[in-house]
Amino acid sequence: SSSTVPTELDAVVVGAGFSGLYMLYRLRELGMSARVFEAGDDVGGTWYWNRYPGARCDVESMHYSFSFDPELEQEWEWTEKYPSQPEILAYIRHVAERHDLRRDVVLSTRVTAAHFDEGSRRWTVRTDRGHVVSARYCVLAVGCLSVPKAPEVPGLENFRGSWYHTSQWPEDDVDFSGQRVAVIGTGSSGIQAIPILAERAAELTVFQRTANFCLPTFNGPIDREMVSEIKATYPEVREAGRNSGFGIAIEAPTRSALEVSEDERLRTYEERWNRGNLTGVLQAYTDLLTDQAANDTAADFVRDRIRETVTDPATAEKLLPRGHAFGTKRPCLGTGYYETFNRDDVHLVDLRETPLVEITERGLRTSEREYEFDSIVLATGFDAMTGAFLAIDIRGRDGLTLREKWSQGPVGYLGLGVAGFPNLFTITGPGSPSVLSNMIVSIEQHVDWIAGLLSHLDANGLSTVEASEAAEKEWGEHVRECGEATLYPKTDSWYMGANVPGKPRVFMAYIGGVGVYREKCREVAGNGYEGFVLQGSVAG
Ligand code: NA7
Repeated sequence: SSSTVPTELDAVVVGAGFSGLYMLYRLRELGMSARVFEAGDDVGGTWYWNRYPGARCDVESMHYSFSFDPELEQEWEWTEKYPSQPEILAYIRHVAERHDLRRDVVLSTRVTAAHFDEGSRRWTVRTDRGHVVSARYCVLAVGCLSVPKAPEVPGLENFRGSWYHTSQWPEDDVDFSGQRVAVIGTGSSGIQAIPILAERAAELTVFQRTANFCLPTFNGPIDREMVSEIKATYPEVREAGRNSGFGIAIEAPTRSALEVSEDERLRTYEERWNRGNLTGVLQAYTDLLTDQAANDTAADFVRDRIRETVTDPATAEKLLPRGHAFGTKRPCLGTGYYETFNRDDVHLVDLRETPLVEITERGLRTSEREYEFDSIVLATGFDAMTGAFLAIDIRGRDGLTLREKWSQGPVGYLGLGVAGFPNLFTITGPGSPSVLSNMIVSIEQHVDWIAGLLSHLDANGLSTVEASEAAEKEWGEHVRECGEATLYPKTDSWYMGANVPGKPRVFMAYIGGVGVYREKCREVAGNGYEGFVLQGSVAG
């Protein structure tokens, strides 16, 4: 990557994960000068940082890749049904090299501030390595799950063993052999890591606050026949994904869970469970995410599977998710997760019964007792969706900070732009469907749409684009109403900001579906970027 960065650029992109790299590709196509600043020591974003044992994508390999390069999607060979972190990182690196993107990526460099200057209508972007760059456009490709969250209990600094957050795993991995290891957290990261840590450690103790719903991946070597079928029709497969609800086409449900017999329901759930994917069971009926009684039927089905799998009834009881509707906290995919609790060297501590009190020199203390460990693994999640934006000192018109603007929760138009912050774009921002979708489908749509807008500005001699307050407000209302029609807002989840103490509690995702959202974005563009204020050149 280049060490000299020009002081004047057309665009600065923050983050070199899937979104930042693809944005760079599109900016180059538009003939713009751009640099990507990336805090990590390599490209990859989420897939660079999350190197914990077992890290894997919950979207099947054949659907978790870029569609913009038709030759690449034919050439690339995935080895498993679900792609592992090393394989995804290898893919991202390959994309960076194949399209010669690295020369415009500045690694190991964190953007600290971005301030809008009204006079020049440009952004001044600063980094922790002293860069000061003036750019027309600032694109935030910072990711939705990129600021790790600590376990609020005190004492981590006193612990004499080693500790690791799943999202900041050492590059050389960790040797846990002979060790007593603790894991705090049973979200996707914990659920993926636990079975492998159990294999590696002498003894593993899992500290669970909320039992989550975990479905089996049935992962394994990729089915070659399926690969050939998809490759033969990739454009159609991709297009169907773009127009679907969650970014992968699946036949839409037509009936309520409550209008079919129990027998039929169980058969349906069973068949979908055996597909081994995240949304199959949840998309069996129209009302699973909107009606509690309907949801209970699917939740009961999963709870029965847990009871069947876990030998010790007391342990099984603790592992049963209760108190939140299935799907309203991001469900997990696991490989041998529940089975792991049948091992003699794996223990489960239910923090609802005995809450975590502190981290001590020797280990962890709950309200009941102290546990001793050699290592602690924090799988405690992220300051999701807003954390990475707010980690940067962003100031728009009149010195308005994004932090003030979002003090009651994030606002923005289409999750792409924020009123008061001209020429600033938020890829997969709050208010977009991204976190409820196959991320890459959302990323490509956002980047393509932004690229279309930038080319429109250039073609019309315009210098700034900014969401209007009215459009932003209306979109926010729409996002909220769609959310309220579902069971999501009733659950404490990172979608609600509920996992971070003091964070405003709002449903931050758009649940209308990626297809519907895409159509809305297309309409907005077709109507001359309706809801955005476009202004003329600085000189003119
Ligand atoms: P998640 O899904 O936010 O999971 C974090 C887990 O850590 C969850 O079980 C939390 O329990 C638990 N947690 C967090 N803080 C604490 C404290 N202080 N004490 C005890 N337990 C705690 O993060 P992941 O990294 O697993 O997954 C993030 C997303 O990545 C996932 O949703 C997928 O989209 C991919 P809680 O549920 O808050 O009671």
